[in-house]
Amino acid sequence: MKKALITGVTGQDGSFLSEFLLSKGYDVHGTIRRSSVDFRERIAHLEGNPNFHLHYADLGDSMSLIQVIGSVRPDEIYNLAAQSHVQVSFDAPEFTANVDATGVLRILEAVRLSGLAQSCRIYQASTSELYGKVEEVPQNENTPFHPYSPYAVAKLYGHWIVKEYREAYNMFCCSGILFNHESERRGETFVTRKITLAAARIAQGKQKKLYLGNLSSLRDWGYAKDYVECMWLMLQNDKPEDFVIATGVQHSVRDFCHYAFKHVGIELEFTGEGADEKGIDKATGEVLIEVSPDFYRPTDVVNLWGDPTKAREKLGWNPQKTTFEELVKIMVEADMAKVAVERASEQIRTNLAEYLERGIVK
Ligand code: NAP
Ligand code: F7E
Repeated sequence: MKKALITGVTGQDGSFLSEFLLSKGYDVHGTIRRSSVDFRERIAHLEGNPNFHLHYADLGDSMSLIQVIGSVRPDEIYNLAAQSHVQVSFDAPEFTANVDATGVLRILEAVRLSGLAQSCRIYQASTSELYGKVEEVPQNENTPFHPYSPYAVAKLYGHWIVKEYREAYNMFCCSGILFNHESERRGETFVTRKITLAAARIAQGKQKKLYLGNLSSLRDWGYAKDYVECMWLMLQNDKPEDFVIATGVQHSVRDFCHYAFKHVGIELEFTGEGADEKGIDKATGEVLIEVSPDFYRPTDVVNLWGDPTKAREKLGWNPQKTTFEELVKIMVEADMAKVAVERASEQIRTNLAEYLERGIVK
């Protein structure tokens, strides 16, 4: 039975990749961090599976990595752990560099120190943010990098150190240059999830307005569940190579709002420009979306569009398995259900409080 180690197993991609590898018959090991609030929602359904194991390790702590890699002795490592929020990287640049840059080096060295350099294959989670202030559109494996945030600069180090170890020590390590990929498990502060959750809350009367930053920003958004398959395919390839993983289709944040609100029955109309732009409910004239400069970034990446030709041709991966419209639908429907459950449990609490007050239940 092949053994895989996933760092960042509690994240969006880590949870989908765990499910994927378990379905392929792997023994899956994931690293978790001690946190003050023990809440591992995305992998709760996997705990108890005899082929799913969790270990404490932190990308900032070499000893913990040497310990876990040396004891598990994995055939494959998927390094998904990161401080992954671009805007947060402006507030916590040193932490971001320690995890997203030096953390990658720590994994590579832990593999070498454990004597696994020639047996263990390593996947590194690189990112389209490396293209940053883009120098060509669409972007492929040969497009020059121009990182444009502390996150991207840290990830660039991770990308290059993986290439260096591949060439210097002949290790099977490679990077997936993944464009934005989303899902019903996406963190709630990334723009897509923020929009789908707000659309669900507004539709169910739980929120009045949504505040966003740059509505004109363009992204190539795919479905995370499809992208984890490509991570695995990269490690099954004959040789270690870097691949762009994207859908090849681009949309703006404004477009995403249109589609998400349409799914909950609200037709939006946008008026105004820049910070004065507003998203209005066509039927009622109510302003549902406003721009807040709080969500502007000191430098923003505004034109990401990936060319997945190499992954399609060499790995046989299908970039259009889930279309943009289907992705939005999956996310909105999951959030509509989530908000409905929240409302129902609120109602139960209100009823119970009322019954207690009136002495109906004791
Ligand atoms: P995510 O949901 O934010 O998950 C990040 C994971 O990293 C979490 O499990 C987190 O653990 C863990 N982590 C953070 N700091 C750590 C540390 N110091 N030591 C160990 N683990 C740590 O991210 P994601 O969307 O799944 O993305 C996975 C990877 O792909 C990341 O490296 C991200 O930068 C990269 N990426 C993502 C996208 C995308 O669109 N999603 C695109 C390109 C690249 P806790 O639960 O303990 O916080
Ligand atoms: O922003 C704009 C924002 O935070 C997308 C990470 O997974 O993908 C992700 O990074 C765009 C930006 O993702 C809001 O300015 C407007 O232009 O959803 P995001 P990201 O920065 O692209 C890459 C590939 C990664 O590697 C990262 O790990 O949307 N935007 N208004 C907003 N963004 C946020 N978060 N919130 C807003 O209110």
